[in-house]
Amino acid sequence: MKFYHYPHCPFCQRVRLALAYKGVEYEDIVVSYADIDTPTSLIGVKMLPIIDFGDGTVMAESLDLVAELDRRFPDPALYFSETNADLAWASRAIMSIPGWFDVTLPHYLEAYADFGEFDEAGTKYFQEGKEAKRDVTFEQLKAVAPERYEATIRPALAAIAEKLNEGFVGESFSAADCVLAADMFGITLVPGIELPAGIKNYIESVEGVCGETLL
Ligand SMILES: N[C@@H](CCC(=O)N[C@@H](CS)C(=O)NCC(=O)O)C(=O)O
Repeated sequence: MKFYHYPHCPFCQRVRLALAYKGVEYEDIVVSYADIDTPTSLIGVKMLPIIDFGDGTVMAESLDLVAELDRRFPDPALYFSETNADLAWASRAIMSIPGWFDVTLPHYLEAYADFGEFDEAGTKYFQEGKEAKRDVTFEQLKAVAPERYEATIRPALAAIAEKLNEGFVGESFSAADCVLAADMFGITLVPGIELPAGIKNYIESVEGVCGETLL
C-alpha cells in the first residue's frame, strides 16, 4: 500500500493520523509540490492525498480515504454511531473560518522546509500559485496575520475549544478527531499569536492517541 502525500497538507494529515492510529504499514511517498505527473498519472488531477491500496484500488479524497481505511482495517475502529454528524461538523469547522488559509499558508514553507515536498521547484510552485490566486504576497499576508487571526480565527477556535471541553469531538476518539486536529494544526505554526486554552492540548492529545506527530 502506498500513501502519496504532502506533509504540510491538512487533508493529507487527516489520513496520516488515521493510518497511524490503525498501525497500518505503508510506503510513505512524499511528493514535491511541483510534481504534476505523479498525482495526475494516478487520479487524473494534481491533488493529494492518494492511496494506492495495491489491489487495483487507487483512491483520493481525504474523507473517503479515512472511511475506506476503517473498512479495510476495522480494529481499532474510527467510526461509531455518532461519527457521521461529528465528522460533517469537523470537516467544516476549521476550513470555513474566514481567513484561515491566508493566515496559515505562508508559514508552511519554513515549517516543512525539510520534508521533501518543498524542494526548490515545489516552493516556487506553492508560493507563486497561492500568491497569484490571492493577488497578495506571502510577506504581506504574514504582516497582517496577527490582526486577521484576532478578527476571525481566535473567536472561532475559542468556540471549538469550549465545545471540546477537554475531550474529543464525540464521546470517544473518532475519525472526526483525525480531521479536526489535522485541520487545526497549521495555526500552531503561526508566530506571534495566542491560541485559546485547550487547542494545543487537544492537538497534542490526538497526536498522542494516534502515535504520530504532524510536524
Ligand atoms: N477534497 C480533497 C482536497 C485535497 C486538496 O485540496 N489537496 C491539496 C493540497 S492541501 C492539493 O493537492 N493541491 C494541489 C495544488 O494545489 O497544486 C481532500 O479532502 O482530499
